[in-house]
Amino acid sequence: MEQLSFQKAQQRAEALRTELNKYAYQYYVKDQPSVEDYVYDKKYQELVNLETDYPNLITADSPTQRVGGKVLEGFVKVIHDTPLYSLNDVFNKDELIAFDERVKKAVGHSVSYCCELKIDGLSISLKYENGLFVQGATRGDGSIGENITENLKTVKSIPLRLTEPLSVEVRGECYMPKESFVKLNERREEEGKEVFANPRNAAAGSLRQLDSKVTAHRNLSTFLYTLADFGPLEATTQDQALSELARLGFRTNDERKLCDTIDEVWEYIEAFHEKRNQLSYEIDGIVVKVNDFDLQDQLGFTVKAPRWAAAYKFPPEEAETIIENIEWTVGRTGVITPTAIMNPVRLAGTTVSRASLHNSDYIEKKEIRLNDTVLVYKAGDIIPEVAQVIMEKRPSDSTPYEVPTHCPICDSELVHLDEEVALRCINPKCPAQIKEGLNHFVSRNAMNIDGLGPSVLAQMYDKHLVSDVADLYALEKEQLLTLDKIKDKSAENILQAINVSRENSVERLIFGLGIRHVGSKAARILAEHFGSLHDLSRATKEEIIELNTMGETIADSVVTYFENDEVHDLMKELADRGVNLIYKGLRTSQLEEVESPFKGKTIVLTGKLLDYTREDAKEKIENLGGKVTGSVSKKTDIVVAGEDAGSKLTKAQSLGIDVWDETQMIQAIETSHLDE
Ligand code: 1X8
Repeated sequence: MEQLSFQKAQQRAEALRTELNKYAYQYYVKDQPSVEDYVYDKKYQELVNLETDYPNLITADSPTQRVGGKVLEGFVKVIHDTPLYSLNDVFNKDELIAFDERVKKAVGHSVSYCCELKIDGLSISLKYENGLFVQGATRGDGSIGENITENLKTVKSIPLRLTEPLSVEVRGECYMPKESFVKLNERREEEGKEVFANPRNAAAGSLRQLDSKVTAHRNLSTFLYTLADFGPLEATTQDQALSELARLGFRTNDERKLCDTIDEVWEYIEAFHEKRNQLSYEIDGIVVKVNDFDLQDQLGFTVKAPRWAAAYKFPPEEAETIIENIEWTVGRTGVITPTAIMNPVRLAGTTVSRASLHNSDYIEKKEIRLNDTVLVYKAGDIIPEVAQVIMEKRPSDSTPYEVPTHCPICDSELVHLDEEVALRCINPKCPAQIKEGLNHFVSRNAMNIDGLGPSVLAQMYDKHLVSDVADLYALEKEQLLTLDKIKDKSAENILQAINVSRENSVERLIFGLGIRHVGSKAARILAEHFGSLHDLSRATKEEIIELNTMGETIADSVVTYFENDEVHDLMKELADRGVNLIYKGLRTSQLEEVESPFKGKTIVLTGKLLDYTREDAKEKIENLGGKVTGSVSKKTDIVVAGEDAGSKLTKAQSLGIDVWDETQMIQAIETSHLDE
């Protein structure tokens, strides 16, 4: 009996692994999600449960092995059997032409080049034995790197098992996408931590973690582009090598181009110089390789680098300007952040006049002073940053910048908490913090109350109409009419929006309360699991950690939050004023059983809806297993066109996508049901 159930468990685990790995491949390697998150999450949890019951079932390629594990004491050195080479740099068209001339002279004829993007990340080397990932290492000095296997296992685009049982060593670049970098820094700034100067440093910091659980949360990705030894593969050119790598399951970059002349290479370089800001990852140049392996062998290596390749380096995009002022603002958690106000300057396509200076340590480290001339650049091609002060241009009467000692808003003394680089205002009644908290509460992913912008909320607070979020639910029309620019109609709209928000499912409230470390996704998981704010408030740290994806930081933060008596007063006030504290969305287990025409479909809403608000329709469709997105593409299944629908409708028609009117949508919503 026992044996039979083990066998069944084994088969099920195997099936789940295969499926989950397929989903992950489509998502992380192909960039084409094939299932909704909840489908993945549910199967993943089932596999975790099976592996908990039968630890023997855990295999090296199980997706559960990607969450990070034991904490290392240090990194062990790895000697690269085949060294990782570096590339000769070229900085302009003349040098590129000279490279081409050298190649042509050495082989006696013109050659084809494989041009690839030069990813601004960290070089890595991955070893596979019989198709299984066994070791990952940094480049180091090319001959000796460091063993970072545990960290690289958490990088989801790196296959744990190849499509063939080969023993190979592959090389490529590990990087952090721009968007992940921006979010990571925003979070770090809010948490009073040091920020990373660019995605490359963020990726390096993430791979240098001794605790791979930290790396697992950093959303790193990879592009692989070569093998240490092509022995077992059929490739005779770089272009084929890239196809072979993709076939084995690796993520490769699709932007490569074969060029027959150096002029074509130059066109490619210029095109990507223009387009680099639009890519989701940073590139710092173009790698140009002789495509044919026989010709590569003929050309060989110098002591330093291959003669058959060159790296064209983009000139850094920097601009010079002057720091006119430094502004300090107080965030929701009391962190105060300095912003440099600069003489406006053009930089990489936009005009830049502000740059975050992050914290006081940053100002000190970079020795930034008022009226200094500085170089600015865009981190992740997006966020303006001060690179450095040009000391030669410092005015002779310059004095060191004095960091404030008191809150610019409430004047209470600022503190430096342990291990933080940030200065904090720790006065919980600081108006700036409360106003930021109110802004967060009404924001789109939180209670989603329209019409309450920062200036309206600030006035409400300053006029003592609201002192905390619960007070919003006691506002009266006469009070609103005392505010600047609020007339009869807008007052009514605001009250209506506040009223509607009372009915929100509780995950919006949980997120809106601004519990540290609890983002909107964590809020949804907590709401779904505990079912109500009251049950969440009684949860223990252990109960929260037991939830897949909740770490100790979140658990500690939630428990600490609800230990506060004032929080319980606030909960009572919210309840007394009719705010819903219950989870109303479907449980993921129920979602599986939904029967609806929206299930697994991608839907775009456009035009004016009469019976539903956009938000309402979106929520209903999502609860019925559909995904609502903003723009029409080939991946769209249904376009719901309300009144006066415009270009999205036209596009849907041209792509032959199903177009519904509002009535059809309502009918579909109303006739969908849950199998009980
Ligand atoms: C470094 C890089 C190479 C490539 C892309 N990004 C890099 N950072 C590529 O070949 N596609 S090659 C390389 C090296 O050989 N040092």
